[in-house]
Amino acid sequence: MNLGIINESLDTASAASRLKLRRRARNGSRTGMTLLELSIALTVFVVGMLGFMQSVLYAVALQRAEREDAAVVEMARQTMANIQGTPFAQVFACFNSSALDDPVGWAAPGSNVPVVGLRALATDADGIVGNISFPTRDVAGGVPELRENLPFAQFGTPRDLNGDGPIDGANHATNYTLLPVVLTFDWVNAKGPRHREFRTILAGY
Ligand SMILES: [Ca+2]
Ligand SMILES: [Ca+2]
Repeated sequence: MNLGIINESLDTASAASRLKLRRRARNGSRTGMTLLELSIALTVFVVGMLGFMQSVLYAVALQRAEREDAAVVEMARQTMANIQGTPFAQVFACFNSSALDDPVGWAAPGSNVPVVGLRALATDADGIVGNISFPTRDVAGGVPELRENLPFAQFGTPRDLNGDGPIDGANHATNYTLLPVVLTFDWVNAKGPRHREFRTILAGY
């Protein structure tokens, strides 16, 4: 009788142990799943954060590019207004790259057009992003010649610039009746080198 009670107690004890072991095993398995889920959640979170940061950086770069474009367009508008406000016969001398032909007593602006906040290209010698140009032939150590016979697509030449009919190879700096002008802006931002160009042909009346 006593032995039966002991056997029964042993059976009960071993059943309790098996139950504990099963619970431990189940708990262990649940812990494993939880870690896996946590790791997946972390991966999703990190990927999501990276995507979000990338969109923020892209939006900031886009906003900056738009601001730069607006600054360039505004500077082009102001420069064109200055050119058009200058007596037509003096435009070439006042806005070309040489100071040697500047009208006496005038503060000729020259060909440089700075734009605040824009970074010039590494290859830009003077570090100024904007430039005014005409169809010229450079003369070493002298004033550039205004020419009508040079094949410059951006200026629409060859073209008769002094209105005498033929297109010749003479310097028309002092007798032009048409004056092609091109404003160029070259700068660099996060997207790389940027270029904007504005063209016009002024006519004297
Ligand atoms: Ca000049
Ligand atoms: Ca001509």
